[in-house]
Amino acid sequence: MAHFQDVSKQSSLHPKPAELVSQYGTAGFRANAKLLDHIMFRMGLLAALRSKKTKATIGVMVTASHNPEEDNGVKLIDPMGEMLLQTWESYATQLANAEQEDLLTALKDVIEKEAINMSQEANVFVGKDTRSSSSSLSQAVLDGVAALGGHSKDYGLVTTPQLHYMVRCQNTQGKYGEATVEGYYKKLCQAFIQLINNKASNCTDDQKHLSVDGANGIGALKVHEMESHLKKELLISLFNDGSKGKLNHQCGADFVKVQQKPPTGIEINPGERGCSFDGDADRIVYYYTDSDGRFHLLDGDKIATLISTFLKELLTQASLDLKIAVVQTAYANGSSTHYLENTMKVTVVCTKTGVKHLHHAAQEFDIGVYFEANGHGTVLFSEAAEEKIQQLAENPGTDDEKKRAALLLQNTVNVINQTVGDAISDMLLIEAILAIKGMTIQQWDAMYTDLPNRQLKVKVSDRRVIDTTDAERRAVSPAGLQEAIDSLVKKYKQARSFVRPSGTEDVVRVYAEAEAQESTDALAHEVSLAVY
Ligand code: NG1
Ligand code: ZN
Repeated sequence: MAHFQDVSKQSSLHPKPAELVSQYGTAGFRANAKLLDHIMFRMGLLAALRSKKTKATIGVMVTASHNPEEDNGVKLIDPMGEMLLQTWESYATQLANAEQEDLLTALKDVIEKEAINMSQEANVFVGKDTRSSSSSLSQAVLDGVAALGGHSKDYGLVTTPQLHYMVRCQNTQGKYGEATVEGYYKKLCQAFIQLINNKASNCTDDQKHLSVDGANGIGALKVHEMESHLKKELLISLFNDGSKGKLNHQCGADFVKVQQKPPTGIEINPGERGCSFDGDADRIVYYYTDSDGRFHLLDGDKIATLISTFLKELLTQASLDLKIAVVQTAYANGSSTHYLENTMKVTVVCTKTGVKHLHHAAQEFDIGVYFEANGHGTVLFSEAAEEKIQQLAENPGTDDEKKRAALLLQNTVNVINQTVGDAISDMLLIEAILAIKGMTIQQWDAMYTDLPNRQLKVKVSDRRVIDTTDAERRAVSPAGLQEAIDSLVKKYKQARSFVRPSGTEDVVRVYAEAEAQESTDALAHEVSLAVY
């Protein structure tokens, strides 16, 4: 077969360093950029196979999100814009780890196992972030696709969620929108403007101002590109736009969330809203500093609470009987879960860490709001829910209050990128909700008070010895670890703690929360000692 000769020839231009072992984890492959060329070529091959198998367009995004500039990574996107099917993750690992001379055998093995018709055509969309290594690495992906005779479209610099969106648009024949960056801005911004037309009467022009920390990455570039579509309804001051600083360095959503402090490079007055994107713009967190100089973080949990409250109110106004749920992970602040269950009375589901787990759980409901505490999340609407909303909005017999609610729901659906968490889309939705509710960031923050919390990383010789259950909230091995954690937790009020091996770094993560910051820090420290 001609293709296999091409693969052999081309792959020798993207050789694998002998004995290097990599794994397709929670966020695809991630490593120092120097170690990734062969993986990129091979992910081009795999994307072409996945496209042949699904008879649909597949996406490949070159990014390492919030990792430092010298790293890079790659993730595959399935036909509806979701993460790669789990069974294919192991093929990804198998191809990445095949020694140079074994690559064809590994490739043929996937073809055979999946009974892939090699005469089927392949279409692959490729995108990349702003890292200096991304250009040559995305070229390696394109080479891989071409080696199997596949067609590709290179979107160049895009955010991760933009590429997810393009894939879904393409595979739904435009029903989801137009598969261009311009089409993305048009869809989201039109919906945003429609929402903003319903802003509360007490909403002043000052409310339109928002400071955005672009993490010196792709998000900054794209916010800038989008601005003209916002028709001055949102006035953005963009910081860390990549013109001076280094990607993710002392800035960005991950830095702000983990350090619990504002990013460097942002100038923001006390009381004013700011938000930070991460390096590929699929995460967002909000914050402000009060007049006493205290920093207040509004993370993914606060975002999920704001959005689900808004949606629940609209459902009540529209008298729509749709089941709404919020999906969280073990990292969700205990106060948020308590507030959602007891005050808001919404169903809360806890899943394992990693967006694919949350996404799947959210698909079980009419409306599934999912957010990781770190700010990665979105809202999913079932097809039936979208239809009910549309019917109500378009039915001439609907009374005015219900119609208004149905139209707001319809525009909410359109402003949301349902394929994956999207900082730009989430930002537009949050800004619209605050304006419609006439709510300040302080009022949003006051919905509930976070329990003090602490995350620590512990280096161990083999993090895989820790095995967990109950959505990672309890350790089943090594023996005795959970009992040790339980007895430490008992010492403190309102305390909770758990440990789990990270899927993206070679560390064990420790999480603790308790009534006061001192006891939280003490608990986190004591648990990390129990991990050794
Ligand atoms: P790991 O390294 O498995 O904890 C981290 C985040 C996840 C997710 C992935 C992918 C935390 C505690 N963990 O996973 O939520 O976002 O990275 O980027 O924030
Ligand atoms: Zn990211």
